Amino acid sequence: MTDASQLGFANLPFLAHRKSVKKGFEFTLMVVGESGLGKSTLVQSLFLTNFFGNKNNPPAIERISQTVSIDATTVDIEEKGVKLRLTVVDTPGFGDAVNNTQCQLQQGTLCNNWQPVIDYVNEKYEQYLRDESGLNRRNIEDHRVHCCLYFINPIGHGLKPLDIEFMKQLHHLVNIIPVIAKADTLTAPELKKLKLRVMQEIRDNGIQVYTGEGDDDDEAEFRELRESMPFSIVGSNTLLEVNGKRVRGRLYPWGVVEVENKDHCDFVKLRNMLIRTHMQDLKDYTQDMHYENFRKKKLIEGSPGHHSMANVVTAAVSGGPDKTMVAKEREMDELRRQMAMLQAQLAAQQNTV
Ligand SMILES: Nc1nc2c(ncn2[C@@H]2O[C@H](COP(=O)(O)OP(=O)(O)OP(=O)(O)O)[C@@H](O)[C@H]2O)c(=O)[nH]1
Ligand SMILES: [Mg+2]
Repeated sequence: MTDASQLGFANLPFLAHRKSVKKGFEFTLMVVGESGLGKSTLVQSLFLTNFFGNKNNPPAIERISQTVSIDATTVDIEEKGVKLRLTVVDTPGFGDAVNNTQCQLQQGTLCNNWQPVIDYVNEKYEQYLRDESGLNRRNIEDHRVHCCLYFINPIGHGLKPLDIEFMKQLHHLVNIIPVIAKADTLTAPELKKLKLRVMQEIRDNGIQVYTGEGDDDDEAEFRELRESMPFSIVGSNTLLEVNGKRVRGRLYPWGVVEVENKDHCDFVKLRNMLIRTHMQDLKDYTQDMHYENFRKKKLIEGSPGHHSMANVVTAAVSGGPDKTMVAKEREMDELRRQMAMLQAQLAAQQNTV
Protein backbone atom coordinates (compact mmCIF):
# COMPACT_ATOMS: atom_id res chain seq x y z
CA MET A 1 0.00 0.00 0.00
CA THR A 2 1.10 3.55 -0.61
CA ASP A 3 0.43 6.46 1.68
CA ALA A 4 -1.06 9.71 0.44
CA SER A 5 2.28 11.41 0.03
CA GLN A 6 3.50 8.74 -2.35
CA LEU A 7 2.62 8.38 -5.97
CA GLY A 8 2.69 4.64 -6.08
CA PHE A 9 4.69 4.33 -9.27
CA ALA A 10 7.28 2.25 -7.42
CA ASN A 11 4.76 -0.58 -7.46
CA LEU A 12 4.15 -0.57 -11.18
CA PRO A 13 4.43 -4.11 -12.51
CA PHE A 14 6.81 -3.23 -15.30
CA LEU A 15 9.32 -2.08 -12.73
CA ALA A 16 9.81 -5.65 -11.63
CA HIS A 17 12.48 -5.56 -14.29
CA ARG A 18 15.77 -4.72 -12.58
CA LYS A 19 16.99 -2.59 -15.45
CA SER A 20 13.98 -0.25 -15.25
CA VAL A 21 14.55 0.13 -11.53
CA LYS A 22 18.17 1.06 -12.03
CA LYS A 23 17.68 3.31 -15.00
CA GLY A 24 14.43 4.87 -13.91
CA PHE A 25 11.84 5.94 -16.42
CA GLU A 26 10.60 9.02 -18.16
CA PHE A 27 7.15 10.43 -18.68
CA THR A 28 6.10 13.61 -20.45
CA LEU A 29 2.76 15.31 -20.10
CA MET A 30 1.63 18.28 -22.19
CA VAL A 31 -1.18 20.78 -21.56
CA VAL A 32 -2.96 22.54 -24.42
CA GLY A 33 -6.13 24.56 -24.91
CA GLU A 34 -7.64 28.02 -25.04
CA SER A 35 -5.92 30.88 -23.23
CA GLY A 36 -6.83 31.55 -19.59
CA LEU A 37 -8.31 28.13 -18.82
CA GLY A 38 -5.82 27.39 -16.06
CA LYS A 39 -3.21 25.25 -17.83
CA SER A 40 -0.22 26.87 -16.12
CA THR A 41 -2.08 26.85 -12.81
CA LEU A 42 -2.66 23.12 -13.15
CA VAL A 43 0.99 22.55 -13.98
CA GLN A 44 1.91 24.45 -10.83
CA SER A 45 -0.72 22.56 -8.84
CA LEU A 46 0.85 19.34 -10.06
CA PHE A 47 4.33 20.40 -9.07
CA LEU A 48 3.46 22.10 -5.81
CA THR A 49 1.17 19.66 -4.05
CA ASN A 50 2.59 17.06 -1.74
CA PHE A 51 2.70 15.06 -4.94
CA PHE A 52 6.43 15.63 -4.93
CA GLY A 53 6.95 15.25 -1.23
CA ASN A 54 7.48 18.95 -0.59
CA LYS A 55 4.39 19.49 1.52
CA ASN A 56 6.39 20.86 4.43
CA ASN A 57 7.84 23.59 2.34
CA PRO A 58 5.04 25.39 0.55
CA PRO A 59 6.34 27.94 -1.91
CA ALA A 60 5.35 31.57 -1.91
CA ILE A 61 2.21 32.33 -3.87
CA GLU A 62 3.11 33.63 -7.27
CA ARG A 63 1.00 35.32 -9.85
CA ILE A 64 0.89 33.25 -12.97
CA SER A 65 1.35 35.26 -16.11
CA GLN A 66 0.16 34.39 -19.57
CA THR A 67 2.26 31.70 -21.20
CA VAL A 68 3.98 32.99 -24.32
CA SER A 69 6.20 30.09 -25.35
CA ILE A 70 6.29 26.33 -25.02
CA ASP A 71 7.90 25.67 -21.71
CA ALA A 72 9.02 22.28 -20.36
CA THR A 73 9.68 21.69 -16.67
CA THR A 74 11.30 18.48 -15.48
CA VAL A 75 11.40 17.03 -12.01
CA ASP A 76 13.14 13.88 -10.79
CA ILE A 77 11.12 11.98 -8.24
CA GLU A 78 12.36 8.98 -6.34
CA GLU A 79 10.17 6.53 -4.53
CA LYS A 80 11.49 3.40 -2.83
CA GLY A 81 14.64 3.66 -4.89
CA VAL A 82 12.73 3.92 -8.16
CA LYS A 83 13.32 7.01 -10.22
CA LEU A 84 10.76 8.85 -12.31
CA ARG A 85 11.72 11.78 -14.50
CA LEU A 86 8.51 13.70 -15.06
CA THR A 87 8.35 16.50 -17.61
CA VAL A 88 5.35 18.77 -17.96
CA VAL A 89 5.15 20.86 -21.13
CA ASP A 90 3.13 24.05 -20.80
CA THR A 91 1.96 25.67 -24.05
CA PRO A 92 0.61 29.14 -24.81
CA GLY A 93 -3.16 29.13 -24.94
CA PHE A 94 -4.74 29.92 -28.24
CA GLY A 95 -6.52 33.17 -28.77
CA ASP A 96 -9.72 34.52 -27.35
CA ALA A 97 -12.95 34.57 -29.29
CA VAL A 98 -12.26 38.02 -30.79
CA ASN A 99 -8.90 37.07 -32.20
CA ASN A 100 -10.17 33.83 -33.60
CA THR A 101 -13.06 35.53 -35.33
CA GLN A 102 -10.69 38.06 -36.88
CA CYS A 103 -8.50 35.24 -37.94
CA GLN A 104 -11.33 33.41 -39.60
CA LEU A 105 -12.45 36.56 -41.36
CA GLN A 106 -9.00 37.42 -42.59
CA GLN A 107 -7.97 34.03 -43.78
CA GLY A 108 -11.28 32.41 -44.48
CA THR A 109 -10.10 29.57 -42.33
CA LEU A 110 -9.39 28.82 -38.70
CA CYS A 111 -6.07 29.97 -37.30
CA ASN A 112 -3.35 27.42 -37.38
CA ASN A 113 -2.92 27.56 -33.61
CA TRP A 114 -1.83 23.98 -33.34
CA GLN A 115 1.28 24.13 -35.51
CA PRO A 116 3.80 24.93 -32.72
CA VAL A 117 2.33 22.11 -30.64
CA ILE A 118 2.49 19.67 -33.55
CA ASP A 119 6.04 20.79 -34.33
CA TYR A 120 7.05 20.18 -30.72
CA VAL A 121 5.61 16.65 -30.66
CA ASN A 122 7.20 15.80 -34.02
CA GLU A 123 10.56 17.25 -32.98
CA LYS A 124 10.66 14.89 -30.01
CA TYR A 125 9.82 11.91 -32.23
CA GLU A 126 12.48 13.05 -34.67
CA GLN A 127 15.06 13.28 -31.90
CA TYR A 128 14.14 9.81 -30.65
CA LEU A 129 14.39 8.36 -34.14
CA ARG A 130 17.83 9.91 -34.60
CA ASP A 131 19.03 8.58 -31.25
CA GLU A 132 17.55 5.16 -31.93
CA SER A 133 19.55 4.77 -35.10
CA GLY A 134 22.69 6.26 -33.56
CA LEU A 135 25.56 4.62 -31.74
CA ASN A 136 24.42 5.36 -28.22
CA ARG A 137 21.13 3.52 -28.50
CA ARG A 138 21.26 2.08 -25.00
CA ASN A 139 21.17 5.42 -23.29
CA ILE A 140 18.46 7.19 -25.23
CA GLU A 141 16.54 9.78 -23.29
CA ASP A 142 12.85 9.63 -24.05
CA HIS A 143 11.43 13.14 -24.45
CA ARG A 144 8.41 12.05 -26.48
CA VAL A 145 5.06 13.45 -25.31
CA HIS A 146 3.17 10.54 -23.79
CA CYS A 147 -0.03 12.34 -22.95
CA CYS A 148 -1.71 15.59 -23.85
CA LEU A 149 -4.35 17.13 -21.56
CA TYR A 150 -6.77 19.09 -23.71
CA PHE A 151 -8.50 21.90 -21.75
CA ILE A 152 -12.14 22.62 -22.52
CA ASN A 153 -13.82 25.90 -21.63
CA PRO A 154 -16.47 25.34 -18.90
CA ILE A 155 -18.73 28.09 -20.18
CA GLY A 156 -18.77 27.04 -23.81
CA HIS A 157 -21.65 24.51 -23.49
CA GLY A 158 -19.55 22.01 -25.40
CA LEU A 159 -16.67 21.93 -27.85
CA LYS A 160 -15.86 24.92 -30.03
CA PRO A 161 -15.01 24.46 -33.73
CA LEU A 162 -11.40 25.25 -32.85
CA ASP A 163 -11.34 22.52 -30.17
CA ILE A 164 -12.62 20.00 -32.70
CA GLU A 165 -10.09 21.03 -35.30
CA PHE A 166 -7.23 21.14 -32.80
CA MET A 167 -7.99 17.66 -31.47
CA LYS A 168 -8.33 16.30 -34.99
CA GLN A 169 -4.87 17.60 -35.78
CA LEU A 170 -3.46 15.99 -32.65
CA HIS A 171 -5.24 12.68 -32.12
CA HIS A 172 -3.12 10.61 -34.51
CA LEU A 173 0.03 12.07 -33.06
CA VAL A 174 -0.36 11.87 -29.31
CA ASN A 175 -2.64 10.42 -26.59
CA ILE A 176 -5.30 13.03 -25.84
CA ILE A 177 -7.14 13.20 -22.53
CA PRO A 178 -9.85 15.90 -22.49
CA VAL A 179 -10.42 17.85 -19.28
CA ILE A 180 -13.06 20.39 -18.26
CA ALA A 181 -11.18 23.44 -17.01
CA LYS A 182 -12.23 25.52 -13.98
CA ALA A 183 -14.82 22.99 -12.90
CA ASP A 184 -15.50 25.09 -9.79
CA THR A 185 -17.39 27.55 -11.97
CA LEU A 186 -20.09 24.96 -12.71
CA THR A 187 -22.77 23.37 -10.56
CA ALA A 188 -22.79 19.57 -10.32
CA PRO A 189 -25.71 19.16 -12.78
CA GLU A 190 -24.11 21.62 -15.23
CA LEU A 191 -20.86 19.70 -15.05
CA LYS A 192 -22.58 16.38 -15.64
CA LYS A 193 -24.41 17.77 -18.65
CA LEU A 194 -21.26 19.29 -20.12
CA LYS A 195 -19.30 16.06 -19.66
CA LEU A 196 -21.93 14.07 -21.57
CA ARG A 197 -22.14 16.67 -24.29
CA VAL A 198 -18.38 16.84 -24.79
CA MET A 199 -18.03 13.06 -25.05
CA GLN A 200 -20.90 12.94 -27.53
CA GLU A 201 -19.27 15.63 -29.67
CA ILE A 202 -15.94 13.82 -29.50
CA ARG A 203 -17.63 10.65 -30.80
CA ASP A 204 -19.68 12.52 -33.44
CA ASN A 205 -16.54 14.13 -34.84
CA GLY A 206 -14.54 10.92 -34.96
CA ILE A 207 -11.94 12.22 -32.51
CA GLN A 208 -9.94 9.47 -30.87
CA VAL A 209 -9.17 10.28 -27.29
CA TYR A 210 -7.11 7.95 -25.11
CA THR A 211 -9.22 5.36 -23.34
CA GLY A 212 -6.70 2.55 -22.90
CA GLU A 213 -7.14 -0.90 -24.32
CA GLY A 214 -8.27 -2.69 -21.19
CA ASP A 215 -8.00 -6.40 -20.66
CA ASP A 216 -9.63 -8.57 -18.02
CA ASP A 217 -7.20 -7.66 -15.25
CA ASP A 218 -7.61 -3.94 -15.37
CA GLU A 219 -11.13 -3.72 -16.71
CA ALA A 220 -12.36 -1.78 -13.65
CA GLU A 221 -9.61 0.81 -14.00
CA PHE A 222 -10.33 1.37 -17.65
CA ARG A 223 -14.05 1.60 -16.96
CA GLU A 224 -13.39 4.23 -14.31
CA LEU A 225 -11.22 6.13 -16.76
CA ARG A 226 -13.89 6.10 -19.44
CA GLU A 227 -16.65 7.09 -17.03
CA SER A 228 -14.67 10.03 -15.62
CA MET A 229 -13.78 11.45 -19.00
CA PRO A 230 -13.57 14.38 -19.54
CA PHE A 231 -11.97 14.87 -16.11
CA SER A 232 -13.13 17.95 -14.22
CA ILE A 233 -10.20 20.04 -13.08
CA VAL A 234 -9.70 22.75 -10.50
CA GLY A 235 -6.28 24.30 -10.23
CA SER A 236 -4.92 26.65 -7.59
CA ASN A 237 -1.59 27.89 -6.35
CA THR A 238 -3.04 29.09 -3.06
CA LEU A 239 -2.76 27.18 0.20
CA LEU A 240 -5.79 27.55 2.45
CA GLU A 241 -6.62 26.30 5.91
CA VAL A 242 -9.52 23.82 6.06
CA ASN A 243 -10.30 22.06 9.36
CA GLY A 244 -6.80 22.75 10.60
CA LYS A 245 -5.20 21.32 7.47
CA ARG A 246 -3.42 23.27 4.74
CA VAL A 247 -4.88 22.44 1.37
CA ARG A 248 -4.54 23.78 -2.14
CA GLY A 249 -7.86 25.32 -3.06
CA ARG A 250 -9.99 28.24 -4.23
CA LEU A 251 -11.78 30.39 -1.70
CA TYR A 252 -15.44 31.35 -2.21
CA PRO A 253 -17.84 33.20 0.12
CA TRP A 254 -19.60 29.88 0.68
CA GLY A 255 -16.49 27.80 1.28
CA VAL A 256 -13.37 26.32 -0.24
CA VAL A 257 -13.09 24.22 -3.38
CA GLU A 258 -10.24 21.82 -2.73
CA VAL A 259 -8.04 20.71 -5.62
CA GLU A 260 -7.27 17.38 -3.98
CA ASN A 261 -10.75 16.53 -2.74
CA LYS A 262 -12.33 13.77 -4.80
CA ASP A 263 -15.80 15.16 -4.09
CA HIS A 264 -14.86 18.54 -5.56
CA CYS A 265 -13.17 17.59 -8.81
CA ASP A 266 -11.32 14.79 -10.64
CA PHE A 267 -7.79 16.13 -10.06
CA VAL A 268 -6.73 13.23 -7.81
CA LYS A 269 -8.34 10.69 -10.12
CA LEU A 270 -6.50 12.14 -13.09
CA ARG A 271 -3.20 12.27 -11.21
CA ASN A 272 -3.54 8.65 -10.06
CA MET A 273 -4.39 7.59 -13.54
CA LEU A 274 -1.44 9.35 -15.10
CA ILE A 275 1.16 8.37 -12.57
CA ARG A 276 -0.08 5.12 -11.14
CA THR A 277 -2.47 3.08 -13.22
CA HIS A 278 -2.05 4.14 -16.84
CA MET A 279 1.46 5.51 -17.18
CA GLN A 280 2.89 2.41 -18.77
CA ASP A 281 -0.10 2.01 -21.06
CA LEU A 282 0.26 5.63 -22.21
CA LYS A 283 3.94 5.03 -22.87
CA ASP A 284 3.24 1.79 -24.74
CA TYR A 285 0.57 3.40 -26.87
CA THR A 286 2.91 6.26 -27.71
CA GLN A 287 5.61 3.80 -28.74
CA ASP A 288 3.45 1.26 -30.57
CA MET A 289 1.00 3.55 -32.32
CA HIS A 290 1.99 7.19 -32.50
CA TYR A 291 5.75 6.84 -32.75
CA GLU A 292 5.50 3.83 -35.05
CA ASN A 293 3.28 5.83 -37.43
CA PHE A 294 5.75 8.67 -37.35
CA ARG A 295 8.67 6.31 -38.02
CA LYS A 296 6.92 4.65 -40.96
CA LYS A 297 6.09 8.00 -42.49
CA LYS A 298 9.72 9.04 -42.17
CA LEU A 299 10.92 5.82 -43.76
CA ILE A 300 8.67 6.34 -46.74
CA GLU A 301 9.72 9.98 -47.07
CA GLY A 302 13.40 9.10 -46.70
CA SER A 303 13.51 6.14 -49.06
CA PRO A 304 15.38 6.73 -52.34
CA GLY A 305 12.27 6.05 -54.39
CA HIS A 306 10.19 8.45 -52.34
CA HIS A 307 8.55 10.08 -55.35
CA SER A 308 7.86 6.86 -57.16
CA MET A 309 6.73 5.53 -53.78
CA ALA A 310 4.27 8.40 -53.50
CA ASN A 311 2.87 7.35 -56.86
CA VAL A 312 2.63 3.77 -55.70
CA VAL A 313 0.77 4.87 -52.58
CA THR A 314 -1.59 7.00 -54.65
CA ALA A 315 -2.19 4.10 -57.01
CA ALA A 316 -2.88 1.80 -54.10
CA VAL A 317 -5.24 4.28 -52.48
CA SER A 318 -7.12 4.76 -55.71
CA GLY A 319 -7.64 1.02 -55.90
CA GLY A 320 -4.82 0.36 -58.39
CA PRO A 321 -3.11 -3.00 -58.64
CA ASP A 322 0.07 -2.00 -56.79
CA LYS A 323 -0.78 -2.77 -53.18
CA THR A 324 1.79 -5.57 -53.09
CA MET A 325 4.40 -3.12 -54.37
CA VAL A 326 3.68 -0.87 -51.40
CA ALA A 327 4.04 -3.79 -49.00
CA LYS A 328 7.31 -4.83 -50.70
CA GLU A 329 8.68 -1.28 -50.48
CA ARG A 330 7.82 -1.19 -46.80
CA GLU A 331 9.54 -4.51 -46.21
CA MET A 332 12.61 -3.19 -48.00
CA ASP A 333 12.57 -0.07 -45.86
CA GLU A 334 12.39 -2.15 -42.72
CA LEU A 335 15.31 -4.30 -43.91
CA ARG A 336 17.33 -1.19 -44.70
CA ARG A 337 16.63 0.14 -41.22
CA GLN A 338 17.64 -3.11 -39.56
CA MET A 339 20.82 -3.24 -41.64
CA ALA A 340 21.71 0.29 -40.59
CA MET A 341 21.16 -0.60 -36.95
CA LEU A 342 23.30 -3.75 -37.21
CA GLN A 343 26.05 -1.77 -38.85
CA ALA A 344 25.87 0.82 -36.09
CA GLN A 345 26.02 -1.90 -33.44
CA LEU A 346 29.00 -3.53 -35.13
CA ALA A 347 30.79 -0.22 -35.34
CA ALA A 348 30.07 0.40 -31.64
CA GLN A 349 31.44 -3.03 -30.70
CA GLN A 350 34.56 -2.48 -32.75
CA ASN A 351 35.11 0.81 -31.00
CA THR A 352 34.94 -0.76 -27.56
CA VAL A 353 37.28 -3.69 -28.39
N1 LIG B 1 -12.10 29.56 -11.05
C1 LIG B 1 -10.94 29.04 -11.44
N2 LIG B 1 -9.97 29.84 -11.87
C2 LIG B 1 -8.79 29.28 -12.25
C3 LIG B 1 -8.57 27.87 -12.22
N3 LIG B 1 -7.31 27.62 -12.65
C4 LIG B 1 -6.79 28.82 -12.95
N4 LIG B 1 -7.65 29.82 -12.70
C5 LIG B 1 -7.42 31.26 -12.90
O1 LIG B 1 -7.51 31.54 -14.30
C6 LIG B 1 -6.55 32.53 -14.68
C7 LIG B 1 -5.70 32.02 -15.83
O2 LIG B 1 -4.92 30.92 -15.41
P1 LIG B 1 -3.63 30.41 -16.19
O3 LIG B 1 -3.15 29.21 -15.46
O4 LIG B 1 -2.68 31.51 -16.41
O5 LIG B 1 -4.27 30.00 -17.58
P2 LIG B 1 -3.53 29.42 -18.88
O6 LIG B 1 -4.42 28.40 -19.45
O7 LIG B 1 -2.15 29.00 -18.53
O8 LIG B 1 -3.49 30.69 -19.83
P3 LIG B 1 -2.47 30.97 -21.05
O9 LIG B 1 -1.09 30.93 -20.49
O10 LIG B 1 -2.87 32.30 -21.58
O11 LIG B 1 -2.72 29.89 -22.05
C8 LIG B 1 -5.76 32.84 -13.41
O12 LIG B 1 -6.30 34.01 -12.83
C9 LIG B 1 -6.01 31.66 -12.50
O13 LIG B 1 -5.95 31.97 -11.12
C10 LIG B 1 -9.64 27.04 -11.75
O14 LIG B 1 -9.55 25.82 -11.68
N5 LIG B 1 -10.80 27.68 -11.38
MG1 LIG C 1 -0.37 29.56 -19.23
